[in-house]
Amino acid sequence: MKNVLVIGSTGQIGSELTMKLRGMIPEGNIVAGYIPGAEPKGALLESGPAEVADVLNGAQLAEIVKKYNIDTVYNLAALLSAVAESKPLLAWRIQMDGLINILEIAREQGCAVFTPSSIGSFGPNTPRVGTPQDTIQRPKSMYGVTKVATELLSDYYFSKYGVDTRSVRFPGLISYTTLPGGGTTDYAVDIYYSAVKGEEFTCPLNPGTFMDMMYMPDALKAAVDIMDADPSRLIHRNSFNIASMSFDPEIIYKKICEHVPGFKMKYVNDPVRQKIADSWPDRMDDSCAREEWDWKPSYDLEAMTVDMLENLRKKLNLA
Ligand code: VAH
Repeated sequence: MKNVLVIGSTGQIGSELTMKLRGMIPEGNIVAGYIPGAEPKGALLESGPAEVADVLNGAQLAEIVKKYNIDTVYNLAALLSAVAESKPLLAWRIQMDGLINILEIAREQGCAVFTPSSIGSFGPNTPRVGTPQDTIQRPKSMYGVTKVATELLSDYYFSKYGVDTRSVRFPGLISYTTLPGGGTTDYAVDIYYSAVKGEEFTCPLNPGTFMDMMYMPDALKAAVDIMDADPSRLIHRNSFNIASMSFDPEIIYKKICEHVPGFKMKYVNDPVRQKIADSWPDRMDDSCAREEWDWKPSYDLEAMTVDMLENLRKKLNLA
């Protein structure tokens, strides 16, 4: 990778991925793509090029790819699961009309493309524990429908046109830099904010709701490593299971209490998020990613909790 376009560069993943790539490839052009109303700010704006990059405007994307001689596109434009349930047609347009715009440009201009999938691509009849790499995918959410379609369309462009498409199925991602927007797993971020602020946390999911979760540094490592992987080793492409930890609200709450004595939590269920979470697996089997491109996470729940609490206190001037 040398010249990279990050579409959705101001979102939860994009804001950190863009900075990571700029640190890794100082000689390259790492272009922060954004849409009006979600402009890059601070270091993200000052540390490299930024362009309006609307996935629904193919001509605009093609111009950027030509202008910067882009060799890799990270397509991070998406409505997350809970929001997508309230705006299903918009979610389809962004995720699918946007994707085909990007894949057509990649076909014409020879770019590689990363479009993340998710545990959201699985459904209630997917094996919940040790979810296989190749298994039943009948999601019941629009978000999940778009993620399965993303996997299929990305594989199609690889098989039919040789477009270098690659992808991972992200767990719920936890970070302190940029808040997630409207996901089912967002509670696992919000709980840390409540803990450092000394507030009681209101958990929207029931105890016993297990999902794959991952700390952002591991997610970013996966997003970079898969695009740098030796293509001759890849049996799969779209999309690899990657896992690092699985927990329910009780487990993360008790872990935080070890570091924040007296922290309180209550349950007020959100039926929309609960229904989505109940349809997702508990823990994926990520052996294919480990075998085909040496995937290995670094953070467990303890290490993530220590790092999250420390950095949130600094970010919120509570240190
Ligand atoms: C969501 N955080 O909750 C996203 C993600 C695995 C979940 O796709 O919608």
